[in-house]
Amino acid sequence: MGQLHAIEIRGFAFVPAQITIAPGDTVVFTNRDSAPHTATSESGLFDSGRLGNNQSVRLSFSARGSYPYLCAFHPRMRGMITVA
Ligand SMILES: [Cu+2]
Repeated sequence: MGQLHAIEIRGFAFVPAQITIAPGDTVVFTNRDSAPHTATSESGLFDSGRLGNNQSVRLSFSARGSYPYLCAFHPRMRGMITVA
């Protein structure tokens, strides 16, 4: 089961950019920009794929650790999910 945590993508940023969740929790990424974005793991562990305006994707995390990610289209957009 686990909890749901929302991360919005807006203004070419992940909001919030850093989040700590528990094992088994799910993160919902929603793109509020008109430009497409992704949430792509730096180490290849997950990839939202292309998110258009108002599209969402759910990603679940089971293993503890730190998961840095970025937008594949705009690599200066960065975020961090910590599973603790
Ligand atoms: Cu982007």
